[in-house]
Amino acid sequence: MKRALITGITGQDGLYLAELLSAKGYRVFGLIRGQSNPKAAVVERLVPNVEIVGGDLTDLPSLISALEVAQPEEVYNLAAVSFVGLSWRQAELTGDVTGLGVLRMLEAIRIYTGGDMSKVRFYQASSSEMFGKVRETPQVETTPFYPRSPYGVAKVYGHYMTVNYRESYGAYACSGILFNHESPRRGYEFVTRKVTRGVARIKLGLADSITLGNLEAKRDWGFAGDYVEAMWRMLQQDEPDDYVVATGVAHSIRDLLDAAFGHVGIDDWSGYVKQDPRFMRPAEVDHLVGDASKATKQLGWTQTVDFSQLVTMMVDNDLELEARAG
Ligand code: NAP
Ligand code: G4F
Repeated sequence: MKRALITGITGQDGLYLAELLSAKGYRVFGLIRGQSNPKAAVVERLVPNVEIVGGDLTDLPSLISALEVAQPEEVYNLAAVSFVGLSWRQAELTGDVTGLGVLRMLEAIRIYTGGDMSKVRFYQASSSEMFGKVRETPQVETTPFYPRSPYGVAKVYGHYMTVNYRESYGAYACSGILFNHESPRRGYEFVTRKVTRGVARIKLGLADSITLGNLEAKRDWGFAGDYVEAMWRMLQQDEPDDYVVATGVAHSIRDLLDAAFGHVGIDDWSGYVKQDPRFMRPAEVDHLVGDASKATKQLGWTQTVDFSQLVTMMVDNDLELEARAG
């Protein structure tokens, strides 16, 4: 029975990955921070056989202890301050968790393995936000980075630390450069979920508008359930490497609004959407679209859910949740 440790298990991707690994017969350990984190109960309810271990990416000794408890062959480092908007307001924390946290996890593995880092395979959750003000379109593994937020800068640091530990210590360390991926488990602060929940509430008569920022930005949106499959496949290769994971299709926030409102029979949403500078970013990433040819060719990875199916799934889920909440 293989053993895996997942940081960020309470997040969107952590839950999908825990389900995937459990279904594959893994013994799954999930790192949870805080002394009484209410999300531990959610993890235990959704993936009952996950074993919870305490720890925090800002605390190296706790990461070493977690490794000693879990004794994993695979570590998936998904924990981060992941909301780009927040990263300007809490830039130091973002650097500490999203950036330095990667170094701490790698150091914990180096100490735990007594220097033979090839014994534990490591996945780093890198991000298309690293491409920021894009240097070429579509973006591939070799596209130069130009991050536009404290979050993006921290992810570039984590990415290069992962590469550096591979090159310096022979670590089996992979960096997955994942484009935006969403699901009914997406946090409410992200634009897809904010829109699908807002549309559900408007349809049910519980709200009369959604307030957003920039409607022109474009993102390459895929389904989180598909993307955790790519993470796992990366760690099953003979050699560690870095991969872009994306759908290859970009949509604007306006397209998202068309799809979500359209699904509930509202064709003209202009009267339901307000804009507020509070939701604009100091520096925007205008247009991300990835080319996942390498992941397709080497990992045999493909998406199973397209943009329209994703939005439908999320709106339907929110209609059900909001109707129940009343
Ligand atoms: P998410 O839902 O925001 O989950 C973030 C996780 O990090 C939560 O479990 C959170 O725990 C944990 N965390 C935060 N600070 C921590 C700390 N100091 N110590 C330990 N854990 C901490 O994020 P996600 O969407 O699942 O994304 C997973 C990873 O992929 C993140 O690293 C994100 O930056 C990256 N990524 C995401 C996307 C995407 O589109 N979803 C794309 C590219 C890369 P609490 O629940 O206790 O707060
Ligand atoms: O949904 P978002 O907040 O996601 P963003 O910034 O692209 O980041 C997500 O994807 C990254 C991968 O590229 C991850 F690394 C990161 O952890 C996170 O999961 O915003 C998407 C776009 C932006 O251009 C933003 O300006 O939507 C625009 N937007 C417009 N109005 C809004 C809003 N975003 C949010 N969150 N809220 C709004 O009201």
